[in-house]
Amino acid sequence: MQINNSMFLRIYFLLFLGVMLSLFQPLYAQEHSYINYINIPPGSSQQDIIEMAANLAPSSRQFDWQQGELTAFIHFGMNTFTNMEWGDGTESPQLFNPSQLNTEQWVATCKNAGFKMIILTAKHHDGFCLWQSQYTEHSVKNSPWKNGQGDVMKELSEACQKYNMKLGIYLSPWDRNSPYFGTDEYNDYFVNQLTELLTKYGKISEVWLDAANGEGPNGKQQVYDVARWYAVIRKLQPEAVIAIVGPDVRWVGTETGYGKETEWSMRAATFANRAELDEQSPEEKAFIIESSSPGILENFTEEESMAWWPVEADVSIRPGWFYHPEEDDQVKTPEELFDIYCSSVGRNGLLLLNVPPDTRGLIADKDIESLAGFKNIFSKTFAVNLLDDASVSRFENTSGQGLLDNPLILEYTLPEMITFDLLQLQEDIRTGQRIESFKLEYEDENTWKEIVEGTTVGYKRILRFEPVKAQHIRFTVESSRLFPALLTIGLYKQPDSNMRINNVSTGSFIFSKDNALYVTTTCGGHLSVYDLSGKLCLSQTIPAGASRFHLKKGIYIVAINGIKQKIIL
Ligand code: FUL
Repeated sequence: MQINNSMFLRIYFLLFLGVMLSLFQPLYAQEHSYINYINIPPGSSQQDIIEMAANLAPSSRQFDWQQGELTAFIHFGMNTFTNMEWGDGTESPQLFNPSQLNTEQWVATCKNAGFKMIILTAKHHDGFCLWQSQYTEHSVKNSPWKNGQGDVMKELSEACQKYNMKLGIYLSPWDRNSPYFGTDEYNDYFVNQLTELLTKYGKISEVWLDAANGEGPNGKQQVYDVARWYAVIRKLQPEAVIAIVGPDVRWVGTETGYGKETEWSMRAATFANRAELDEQSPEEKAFIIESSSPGILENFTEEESMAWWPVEADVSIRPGWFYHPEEDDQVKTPEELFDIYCSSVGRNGLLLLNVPPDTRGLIADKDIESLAGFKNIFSKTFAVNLLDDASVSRFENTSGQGLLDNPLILEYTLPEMITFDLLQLQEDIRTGQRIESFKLEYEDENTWKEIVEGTTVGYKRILRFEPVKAQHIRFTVESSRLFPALLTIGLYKQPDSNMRINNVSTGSFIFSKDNALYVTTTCGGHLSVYDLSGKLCLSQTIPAGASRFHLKKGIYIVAINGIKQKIIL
C-alpha cells in the first residue's frame, strides 16, 4: 500500500493535512538534492550527526541502479572451455570456440525472469579479452571463433539494445596474462581497455571492479591507480555506477546472495581524497574509500565522513561462477532463488545473480527453467497487496520531527479476514534511510500479538513468516532517525505455504591470520575446505564458537553448512 493513498486521506484528511504536510514538506524540498556524502564537522553533537545521517541520500546514478533490483552476471570466457574457475593466463586463445553463441538467448532469458541489467566478464583474472582489443593478442581475435572476427561485447551490446536491457562490464584489474602487470604501464593498459569498452559498445550502466589482486606473470603485484580509473569512467560514462572497488556500490561481503538483517546504505567512512571531493561536480565525484564501518550512529562519532554506499549481493545460480558440466544437477531451484531475492533485495540490497553460459555459448535449459520458476513465484506472490482493501483505522505519531522515543503507529482494518505470510516495506530513499526498528502485530481476541519485528528497511525490506489470519493489523515504527521515510507497506501471500523460509545460517564468519583459517559460527555445523582445483582439503564438523585450522598458503573455497566463500591465506 502506498502510504499517501486516498484511503488515508479520506479517514484522516484534516489530520493528514495538518500533520503530514508540515512534516513532509521540508523533506520533500530535499528530495532531489542527492547529498550522498558529508564531511562531519568537528564538534558535531549527537543530534547533528543523527540529522546528517538521516538526510544522506543516493546520487542519481545510485538511485537508478537500486530501482533495477535484479542484475544478471554472465561469467563466460576462457574458463568455460578449460572447465576452471581461475585460469593462470597461459591458456591458448585457440581453446575459445563456442559452437552456438547467442547473446539474444542470454538477454531474453534474463529479461523474462525480470532482470534489468546484464554484466559480462569482458576480462577475467586470466586476462583473455572477449572483445577486439587493440592492446593485447590474448583475445577473441586469435581464437577460431568466427575466424577471429567475433566480438562477444558487441553481440551482447546489440542484444541488450534490442531487448531494452542495461549493460555492465566486469573488467578484472588482476591480470595473470599481461606482461605489464606489476608496473606503471599496467595502469595505462587498464585505462586503454576501459576506454575501448566504454566508448565502443553504447551505454554502460555498471563497471564492476573486482578486489582480487594477486601476482602477475612476472611475480609482481600491482598498485592500482584507482583515482585515474574512476576519472576515466566518470568522463566516458557518467551515469555508470562503479562497483566493489568503487565509490557507488559496495560488496555485501559474501558470495552467497544473502544480505545482512541490519543494513544501512550509509557508512561511516574515511576518504583518501577528502579534500578534493568538495571541488568535484556531482557528475565526476568519486570517493576513494580508505576505511568504512556500518552506518550505526556510534561509528559516525569515530570517523570523519559518511557516505551513501549501498550493497550488491552476488551469487551464482550454480556452485561455480563459470559453467561446469558436472554441476548441471546443482542448479539452484526456483524456491532457493526466491529465498535469495527476499534476503538480498529484501534486505536493502541489489541481487547480482550469475548465470554462466556453457561451451555452446548458451544458457543451459536447467538454468532457464529455474529462472522461469523464480519469476513465476515472484509474480504470484506480489500480484496482490492484501492491504489495498484496508482502511487506516488509527494513525499516531506524537513525535514531531524526531522519532527516537516516540513510535509511529499505523493500524489497518480489513473488510474481511485475510491470510498472509510476507511483509514488504520500502522507504523513500531519496529522502534518506531512517527506520531503525519496527514491528508487525495482529489482533486476536482483543489482544495484540506480534508477528514479526525488524531493524532497517531502506530501499526494500521483506520478512516472511508462518501464515497469519487476521482482520486488524498494526504496524509500528519503534525507532527512527527523524521522521521515517516510509513509502510503501504491503502484506502478501506466497503461492506455496510450504515454501522454505530462509534457514540459511548467516551467523558464520571466516577470516585468515598468520596462515591460519579462523571460523566462527553461532550454531556450529559442517566445514569443508577446497582448493581452487576443487580438491577437498578439509571436511569436519565444527562446534559453535571459534575454531582455527592450519593450511598451506593459497586460495581456498570454504563451505560452512553448504554456503561457500573464498579466502586467501
Ligand atoms: C571473485 C572472482 O575471483 C571470482 O572468480 C568471480 O569472478 C567473483 C564474482 O569475484 O572475486
